[in-house]
Amino acid sequence: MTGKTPFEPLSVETLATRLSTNEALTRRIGEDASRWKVREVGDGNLNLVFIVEGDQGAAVVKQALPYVRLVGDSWPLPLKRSFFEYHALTRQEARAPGSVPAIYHFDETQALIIMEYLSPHIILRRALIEGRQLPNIARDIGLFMARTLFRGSDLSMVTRDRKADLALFADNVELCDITENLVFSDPYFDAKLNRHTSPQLDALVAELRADRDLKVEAQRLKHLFAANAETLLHGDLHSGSIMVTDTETRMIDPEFAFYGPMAFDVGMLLANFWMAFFSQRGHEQNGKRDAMRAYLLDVTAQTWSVFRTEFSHLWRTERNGMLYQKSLFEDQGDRLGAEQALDHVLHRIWDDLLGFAGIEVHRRILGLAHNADFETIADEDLRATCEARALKFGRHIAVNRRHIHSIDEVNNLATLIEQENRI
Ligand code: SR1
Ligand code: MG
Repeated sequence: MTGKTPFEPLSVETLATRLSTNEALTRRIGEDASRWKVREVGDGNLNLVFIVEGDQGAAVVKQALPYVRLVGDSWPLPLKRSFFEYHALTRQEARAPGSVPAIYHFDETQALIIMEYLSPHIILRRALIEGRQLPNIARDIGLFMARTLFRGSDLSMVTRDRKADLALFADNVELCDITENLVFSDPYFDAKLNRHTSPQLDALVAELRADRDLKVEAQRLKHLFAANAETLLHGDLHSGSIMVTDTETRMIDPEFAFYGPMAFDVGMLLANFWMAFFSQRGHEQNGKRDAMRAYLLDVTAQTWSVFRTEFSHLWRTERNGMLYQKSLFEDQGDRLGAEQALDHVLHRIWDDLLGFAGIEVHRRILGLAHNADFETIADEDLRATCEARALKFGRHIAVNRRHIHSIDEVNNLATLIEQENRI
């Protein structure tokens, strides 16, 4: 199969024949395609994902479809998202080495990426639902975010290069459009594809949709998302986009990558830890989850702490871009000025991430794309109780973000809401 063959989706039946002469693949897994075992394992919302095993090894073949898999061909989606995913992965590997799967091959026409098969990794969301405590995720994800967000910005890059890259990713319009609608707007009105646990959450949903301050905040964040091209974001950094073992962490699926505000990735990610926290009550059948809840709050605190520390380190050692240039500070002996500016930048990220986190919680419970943390709770009353607590938490941190000064305050709030006896 070459880049000149018109796009055609792969299938378990056709993959071996179609990729049998792909050298990047045969080199990794063996040349005898008749012996390859192919499984389709994609459980995401958008793409096909195959694991291909041969005599000498295994690889992942990911292919975009010309529509949203979750919804079907009534919602077309361009294949070019694969191009953005490939380019984002190469930049993430350069900026945070070892944090993403190795890429073996990219075919733009077939919207296909052949990459490292991560084994025995599992999706982080699944591990958290099972109650597994991974010791390194806060460190690994905190470092990944600090390195990619700092090094993809005008704090670090040559501005001409950054502007060229910004122009490249500016074409990822349709994926941004998904986020702009699904995250920032749809949860706050009766949008067609929305769903929520009903009737249990009906009254609370009506209350949230009537909350003027919340809607203004959601639109402020949408404005920031659309207009603040600060750095190259992963764009969809949730616990379903991270693969883990007890010792390893890899970020995957950056097809939503584009230039946006730093706080977006950090807020989305932390929101997913807080949702995992609120969902634990629904997974308690096989033992109490108190330790897991404490672990999850600790992970949020550690992730933010690692992020801050690494971002500050990069600020002091790699701030070679056009922003807050050293000629204005350190070169004049004004280290304090550089620290004051750092404090200002980190404070802004903190302030905005609380908003992004709050609305990410809302859209996963009220919008189209729900998450398994809550969805796998079979008892609907119990699920609704967990979701209601998360919704209230999300509203509080989004609307009151200016008055919340530390991650401990947020985690104390989460604990208080979790301990409430009623919705
Ligand atoms: C229609 S796509 C729905 C969601 O799936 C992706 O993972 C993104 O989070 C997107 O918002
Ligand atoms: Mg994804």
